[in-house]
Amino acid sequence: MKAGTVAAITAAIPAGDVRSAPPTLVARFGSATIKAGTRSLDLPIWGYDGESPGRPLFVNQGGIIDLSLSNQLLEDTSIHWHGIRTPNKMDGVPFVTQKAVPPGGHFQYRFACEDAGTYWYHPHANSAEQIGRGLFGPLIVWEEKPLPVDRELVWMVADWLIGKDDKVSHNYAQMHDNSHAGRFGNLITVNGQHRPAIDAQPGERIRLRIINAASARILSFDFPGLSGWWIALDGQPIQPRGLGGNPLYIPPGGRADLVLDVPIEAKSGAVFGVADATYRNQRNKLASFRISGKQVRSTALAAPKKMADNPHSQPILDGANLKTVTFEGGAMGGLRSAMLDDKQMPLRQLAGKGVVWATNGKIWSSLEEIARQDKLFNLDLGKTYVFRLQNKTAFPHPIHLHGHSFQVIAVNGKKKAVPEWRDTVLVFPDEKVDIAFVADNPGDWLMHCHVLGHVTAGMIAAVRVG
Ligand SMILES: [Cu+2]
Repeated sequence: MKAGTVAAITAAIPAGDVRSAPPTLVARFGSATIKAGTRSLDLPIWGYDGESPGRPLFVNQGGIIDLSLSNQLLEDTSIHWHGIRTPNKMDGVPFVTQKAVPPGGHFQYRFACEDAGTYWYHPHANSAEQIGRGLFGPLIVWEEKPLPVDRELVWMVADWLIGKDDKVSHNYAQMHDNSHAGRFGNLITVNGQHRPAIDAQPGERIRLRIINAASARILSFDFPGLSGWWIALDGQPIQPRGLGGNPLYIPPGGRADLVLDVPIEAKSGAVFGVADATYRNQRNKLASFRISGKQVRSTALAAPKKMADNPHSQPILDGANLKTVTFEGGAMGGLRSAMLDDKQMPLRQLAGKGVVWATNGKIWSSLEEIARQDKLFNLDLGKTYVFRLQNKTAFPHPIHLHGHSFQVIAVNGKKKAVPEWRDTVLVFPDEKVDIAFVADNPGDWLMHCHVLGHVTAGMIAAVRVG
């Protein structure tokens, strides 16, 4: 290989089509051993095939996911394929798009992966607890023309709330958490390991795919000593953006891909730490790269080029239909009352029922009610919509729309020069974020906050397309 060039992907992760992998994902009990400093924690978890994260699913763009979910839990479950567009009946939302999969039951998921990028899978039943206990895994769809790198890594980040007794706390319906910023863990893991050290070679170019599977924690990565570019957000390619500058927030549910270049002159034994720097006075070490082996190249590589867009319908903003979505409630939010299903109730009474977040003044009490009642909006198939997401609460909310990617076109009325595609957008308190999309995927689709405790406490609605 000529210095300064990279021939092709040589993946450290198993290559191939998901069809060659075992065709069943078993949701079941398992256990994980996490080494944290001198402690070795044995945590009971719920995981796919008993593992957390579940095994990464790899598929080529245009390839088929064809998997049976087998439920060996003691409660209903399902799989939602977060971020990738699927037909409605494959979206994995009990009552809304399919019957829940009962204990001992199965469900066959089969769909073509039109969109390349970094996605993930998780249940959409009792989400705060099922995802919180470890049911999640990566779904990676390789581009037809992958970006040339030496190695690809997938980092699925989660956090666990560990008590003084070294046991996991399992209270997933705590009103204090659910009415504030959500349930935060105190032990962060990357692929189920605490602060893993990854060997890397001088001059190596790595594509890193980050998936935030935490229940509430927002991530912003800092890579001191490494250079690189963000190349995709929520699986959708962006114009490569150099590291440094403003923090790039990856909210719960969100993903970010980047290209990292290990310095050519890095000495064997050198360590490059990777940290999360989202929260004030809190710098969380997440992982590190440890230099070993021989220099991969002697000349720096050029910046990566933007990858090809996925085949989304381009919104036509001229004459687009504007819908305002106002989120209210929670602690310190000033919400006085809201409709719970068909009854107007004061906040105190709502809180007594475990729900405190309203979408356009309304709370649906369950997925059954979302399926049964009128939707938040009925959208015409094929038309462009602009949703103005207004956060009138005291907390940030990552708003996730099912079945579509959308373009973030403006924040607080300020137009984005280059709109980027997302499926989960972080909306800060008092912020107004305009997203645009073509309602081109027929069916009933959830729109909800991805802070899982907020979902438990009512921050979930659905739109009907077609
Ligand atoms: Cu929220």
